[in-house]
Amino acid sequence: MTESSDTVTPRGQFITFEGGEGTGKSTQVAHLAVRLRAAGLTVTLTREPGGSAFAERLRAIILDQTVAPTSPLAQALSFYAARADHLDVIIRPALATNQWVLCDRFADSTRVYQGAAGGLDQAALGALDTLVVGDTQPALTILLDLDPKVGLARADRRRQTAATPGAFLRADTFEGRHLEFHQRLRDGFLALAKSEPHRIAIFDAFQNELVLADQIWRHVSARFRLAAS
Ligand code: Z5A
Repeated sequence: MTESSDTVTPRGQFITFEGGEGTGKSTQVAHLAVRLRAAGLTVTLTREPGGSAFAERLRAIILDQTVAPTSPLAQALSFYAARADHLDVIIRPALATNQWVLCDRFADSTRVYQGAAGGLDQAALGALDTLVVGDTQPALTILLDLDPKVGLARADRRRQTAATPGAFLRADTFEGRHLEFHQRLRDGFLALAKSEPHRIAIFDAFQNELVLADQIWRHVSARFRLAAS
């Protein structure tokens, strides 16, 4: 049976959200999922570190300041161990059944946190990425760009209103280095976007949440030829 071209369901895509702390990734992932579902598509919402049962266990360890690794190499290996399982158990099976996978952080976070800002050799990270991620690269990465002062203030406000388990990377390793480190993160993400403009789209995360959600939806629907609503 053949379908007419306007009834064909678009192939599932792998879309990641990246950016510094408090830039609104989780908020925008949720908005995009609502839009895609309203367009009749099946969506898998996931996150890193985490996503699969094993990776969520590792997340609890990685984000626990009492046991977490402190060297960028040990951190990167931990994130990639979690990622390998997440890809096997959640991401690849979802894509194989034509689902849209929206992931809150992915490998660009390792490139930037442990690489650009943490000092880990990019070639070593590239080798790990080839081994673990291989061809399952995101079709599109939404980079939410924001002054770290604003992002950190937003994240602090959210922490005051919700108990966030394990804040190791913020409270200890990262927040300790504070603004200068977060500025390096922002620069690292922007440099990455410049080097891969076909994959990474930059959005101004200072904008109103709903305005930003509209902008992202317009970009996604144009990019993947979905009927914009
Ligand atoms: N990490 C790493 O080092 N290497 C890796 O490979 C990976 C991760 C995968 C994971 O933390 C940590 O792991 C992270 C990077 C590191 N460490 N740090 N820092 P996480 O998953 O627990 O948290 P996060 O990824 O950093 O996200 P976040 O800080 O929770 O923020 P967000 O998801 O970007 O933002 P949000 O939760 O959607 O919004 C934050 C608040 O701002 C909230 O109250 C919202 O209501 C509000 N908000 C959202 N949008 C707006 C707008 N547009 N205007 C105003 N207010 C807004």
